[in-house]
Amino acid sequence: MMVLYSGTTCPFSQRCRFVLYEKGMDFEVRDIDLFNKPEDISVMNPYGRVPILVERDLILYESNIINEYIDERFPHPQLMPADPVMRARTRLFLHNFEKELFVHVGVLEDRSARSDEKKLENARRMIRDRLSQLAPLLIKNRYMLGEEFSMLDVTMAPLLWRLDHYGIELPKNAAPIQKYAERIFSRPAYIEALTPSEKVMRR
Ligand SMILES: N[C@@H](CCC(=O)N[C@@H](CS)C(=O)NCC(=O)O)C(=O)O
Repeated sequence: MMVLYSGTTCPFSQRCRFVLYEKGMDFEVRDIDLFNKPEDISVMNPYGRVPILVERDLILYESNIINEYIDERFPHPQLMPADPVMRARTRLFLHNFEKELFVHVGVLEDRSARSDEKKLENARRMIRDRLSQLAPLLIKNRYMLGEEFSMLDVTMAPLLWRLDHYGIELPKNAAPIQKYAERIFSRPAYIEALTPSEKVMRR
């Protein structure tokens, strides 16, 4: 059985919990207290971060890598496109989202940066601007790739859930993003994957 070491408020761990629930197979989630990390976390992941997935002798870290593995291991419902060209494009999007958006989410999640208000404000602004640029795409598309829910939506959802919590207010012209977010938040697997601490992040 797969075991996921997960942070109860960690947006990257939430991505993996979301995929595990979408697949509806057996798994175990182990909550890790990031203020008091067990030693084995750094043994399993040299970067000392969650999420970490363990299945027999396989140990994986990095949420997107974990999620692609789960998707290949349990193909239904398939979250990466089947077509190689679309699949490659999706990987490129995932990569760009990490570089342009989630690097700033990392700053907001970093406990050592919490007193540096300038750094935090810059991260909030970068996220707001990048998300606003995605709004036109979501006027015509139901999900990031079109009609089908995919890994890109999984990746994005934990950030959209935390906008208020992070103190990020999107401009009015980003309304399609809010509608898109509600579409994802209403998925049964999304709701099941939320921890109690995440449930109270959004009113
Ligand atoms: N790029 C990584 C980011 C993971 C990450 O930053 N996890 C944070 C929690 S949200 C963590 O474990 N930080 C270590 C710590 O706080 O000591 C991923 O996608 O898995």
